[in-house]
Amino acid sequence: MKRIVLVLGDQLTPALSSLRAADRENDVVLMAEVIAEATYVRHHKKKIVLILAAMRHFAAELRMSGWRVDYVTLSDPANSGSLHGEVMRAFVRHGATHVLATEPGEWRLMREMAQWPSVTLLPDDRFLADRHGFASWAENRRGLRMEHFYRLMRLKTGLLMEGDQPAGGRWNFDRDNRNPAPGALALPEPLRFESDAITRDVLEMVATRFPDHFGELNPFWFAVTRAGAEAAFAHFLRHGLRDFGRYQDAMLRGNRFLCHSVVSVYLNLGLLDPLTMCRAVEVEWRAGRVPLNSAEGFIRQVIGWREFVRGIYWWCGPEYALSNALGAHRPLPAFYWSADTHMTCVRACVSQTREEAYAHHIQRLMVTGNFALLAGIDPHALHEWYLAVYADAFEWVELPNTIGMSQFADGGLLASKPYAASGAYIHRMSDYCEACTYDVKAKEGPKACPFNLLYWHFVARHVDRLRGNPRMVQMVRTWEGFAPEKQARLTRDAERFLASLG
Ligand code: DLZ
Repeated sequence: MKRIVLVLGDQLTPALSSLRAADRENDVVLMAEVIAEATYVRHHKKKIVLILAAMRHFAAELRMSGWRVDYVTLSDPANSGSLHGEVMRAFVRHGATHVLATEPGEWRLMREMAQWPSVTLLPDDRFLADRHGFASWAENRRGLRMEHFYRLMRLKTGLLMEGDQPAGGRWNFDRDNRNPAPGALALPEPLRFESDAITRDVLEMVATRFPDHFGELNPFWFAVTRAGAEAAFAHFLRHGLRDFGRYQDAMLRGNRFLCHSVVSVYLNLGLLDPLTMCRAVEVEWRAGRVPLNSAEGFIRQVIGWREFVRGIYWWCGPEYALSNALGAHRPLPAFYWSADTHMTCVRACVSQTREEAYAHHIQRLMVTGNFALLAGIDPHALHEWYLAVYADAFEWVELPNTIGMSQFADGGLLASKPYAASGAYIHRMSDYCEACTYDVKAKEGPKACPFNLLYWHFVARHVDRLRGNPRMVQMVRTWEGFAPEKQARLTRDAERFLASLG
């Protein structure tokens, strides 16, 4: 029986389970650029280029290693526009009757593909924790905390372990990783790549076909090959990792990336392998070239957080996307697209997102995410925004980060407290406030930083829920200790600001 082996745009890994199970002599690999995948949310132009250019390069890599690859471009006049349509057309072209694929990274496609006639879906084993293993771990626990799961992953991999004890005597060095960046520090930049003819073709096609999608196309500097991704990671190991830990939460107007590796963009496409990366990071620490807090901080993101949120995504089911525990219904403000706001932090993060299709985790969590949480923005609208605008965003990783961590919309399943902060946090961790129309020190009145006003509005809106949270109860007491006149003034100023959002 001849089979079609469908490889998706974020499955660019030669050791993918479907390729391992396929027969190089008889089966045909199908890769298809389809409009449905570019528009189910309107992805950032750079993200579309990244994925399609990486798919074209991966097809070449597979052909070089002996696979027969049928590649359908978006501009093929016969392109049906959907993955299902392309599989059906490929059946006819190749006389095939069965499709073999690795499970996709989204409930939307998982449910669709499971309905296809004659399909075999194999587990995506590019992760440390399989879905069912995570489910049995989760089912037996009262609360799901990343830290517990992370320790299991450390034990499972042996990463940063001395026997059965964590290296350095602690599992987590996060408290060493919260330094603001000193302004004059010379920080490394991520490695940038020139586009080759294949990528230039994709750039031209995306410019023509997706002119209305968010984001700037140029300069396009992401790697689109495995070799490029590996070079970008090696560059980070040499230049960024050492200070990655202590400055990972910092934000600077003049430096968008600080010591961040930006390799999530490649990792989530399958161009890098998570365990290989973590082992290389451990080697740097064992060789004395980087401190433990940096190595541990990086490894925790990859084998801890990334795996944990994926486990949550599949365990919670498709309804998780509709969670809205805080009853937030405000539409997404227009400045999430235009960057047209006087809040320098939000303007900087949105402009950077428009230009780079990338912002680091604190920019996402504590600026755009925090603002949405405080202002009561509909979490589903925010989820669609994050999924569309970031080059590394696929639903399995983006959705739990948005719904659970950033918006507390799952009521505390994933995070132990809402990540709500006033302007003081942004001021401490960045230089944004120095250049802002608003005054971060002002707590009320027309000049007051909106994060300050909205913080108390948020606490007041959710007093009953927050009172039951040991990590938030102090804030409730502070709010309740304010004189009624002060509460009334704060509420009035916050509501005036919210009304201005339209
Ligand atoms: C995101 C994306 C885009 C923009 N385009 C394609 C495509 O043309 N063909 C394809 O196979 N995959 C694409 N993808 C990635 C899929 O949407 C992705 O596999 C699912 O979101 C599951 O993670």
